[in-house]
Amino acid sequence: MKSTHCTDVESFMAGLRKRNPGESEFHDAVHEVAADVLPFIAETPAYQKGCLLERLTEPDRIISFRVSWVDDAGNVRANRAWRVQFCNAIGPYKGGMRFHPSVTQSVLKFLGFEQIFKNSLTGLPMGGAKGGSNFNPKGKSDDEVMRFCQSLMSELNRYIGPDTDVPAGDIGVGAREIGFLFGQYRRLSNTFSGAITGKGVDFGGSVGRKEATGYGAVYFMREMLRTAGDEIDGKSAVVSGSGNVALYCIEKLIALGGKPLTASDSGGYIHDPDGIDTEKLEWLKDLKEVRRGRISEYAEEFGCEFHPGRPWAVKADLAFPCATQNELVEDDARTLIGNGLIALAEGANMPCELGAQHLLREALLYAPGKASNAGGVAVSGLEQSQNSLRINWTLEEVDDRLQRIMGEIHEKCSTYGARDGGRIDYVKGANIGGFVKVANALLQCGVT
Ligand code: NDP
Ligand code: 2IT
Repeated sequence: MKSTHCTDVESFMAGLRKRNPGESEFHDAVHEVAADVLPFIAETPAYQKGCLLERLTEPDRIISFRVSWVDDAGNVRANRAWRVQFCNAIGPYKGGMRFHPSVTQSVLKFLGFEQIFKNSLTGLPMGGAKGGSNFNPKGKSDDEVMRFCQSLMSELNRYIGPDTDVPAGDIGVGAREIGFLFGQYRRLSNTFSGAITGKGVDFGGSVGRKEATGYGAVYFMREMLRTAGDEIDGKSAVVSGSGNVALYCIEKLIALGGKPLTASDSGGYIHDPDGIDTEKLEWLKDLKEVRRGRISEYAEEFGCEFHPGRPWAVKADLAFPCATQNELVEDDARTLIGNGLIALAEGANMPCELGAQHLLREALLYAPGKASNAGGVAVSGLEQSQNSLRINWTLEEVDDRLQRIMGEIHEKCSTYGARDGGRIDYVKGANIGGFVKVANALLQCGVT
């Protein structure tokens, strides 16, 4: 086979930008990977055939469809939804669904692309995908959300299945939405299968899935600190978000002796200098998971500060951006570094802009989301296994496996990201560590 692949990052990116105009999030996600993987390919003859990165940056398919639904006032509404099935070289497509007004094809392509490498890093047989809609669940009644989910699944069901593509949650898609989506899938397919993960534990969900992304990010942080001869106990932390990932990141930080100082939502952030403790966290979970309230109410309840914007100016030892992409820019990175930050683990996907990432990657221990937030999809993979086996593991079994998987991801990052002087480049380690298995599979399965 002839080698026609591009070895220069800038010319590779010029081609990609031309083929995918205006998709800035997708460009950034690919740029980060290409900058590590193209030089790796150039120095590794086995990967020089097969146009691997060119193939991996072109989704297998993108399904785009209309979702019509009726609101409580009887008005007919229409939204747009997608499923980006990016690569199934190592297992059925797997990745979350996001409901947020900012969702575009570019956002879902960046997320689906990241998911290929993240899922590979877990060591489980899962391909990469992502989906979602520009539907905004905020302010909608439960009935409206149900009608929307049922309508969306009436179309999506044709393209998914336990051995084909297995969606899960993401921003705006939590326990409530997964229940509605699964209920409609079950009805339409007349099967009860693991075609969706993040299900309630009463209907096939795994214990520990809800907690897995946040816990996993803290486990990854623990590994990074351990390698540097340090620990979480006694460390303060700045956390963004107050959704699924942030809440359970805060919970595990508290459990390991850390002191989370902040939480945020799209309205701003709270700064609690005494630390969010278990009792306050239970209140916050009720606020966010049950009452669907605003983070500013925490400041009123506990008498601490509320500020608009993001929490990066708060001085802390550790940082966990757990809200959304591009929420931490270059200036924020400089502030964090200036404040003596020791380590940052991304709970969200691509929360640090590329410029911020460059600064952080050089200055401190920095874990990219595809490594540090992989615990969520890893336990989704464990949910699929339990569904196929028709058994339920205990919380202890699931958590043991999660800790082992996060440790193994850290190992892969250390192997492929080793730098002179014993330092680890976790971005390079995650990109190459995730790439190798997928590349091997692509090479062995012929030109597809
Ligand atoms: P949730 O919807 O549960 O929570 C999202 C949180 O981020 C909310 O506090 C939300 O505030 C805030 N947020 C969302 N968009 C914005 C924005 N544009 N500006 C400011 N704040 C914002 O989502 P998750 O916790 O599930 O996901 C958070 C991140 O983690 C995402 O990047 C997701 O892709 C990633 N992730 C999630 C996994 C999972 O298992 N759920 C797994 C791996 C990664 P508000 O409510 O005001 O909108
Ligand atoms: O970004 C992610 O890894 C997720 N939203 C979880 C995906 C999954 O299939 O559990």
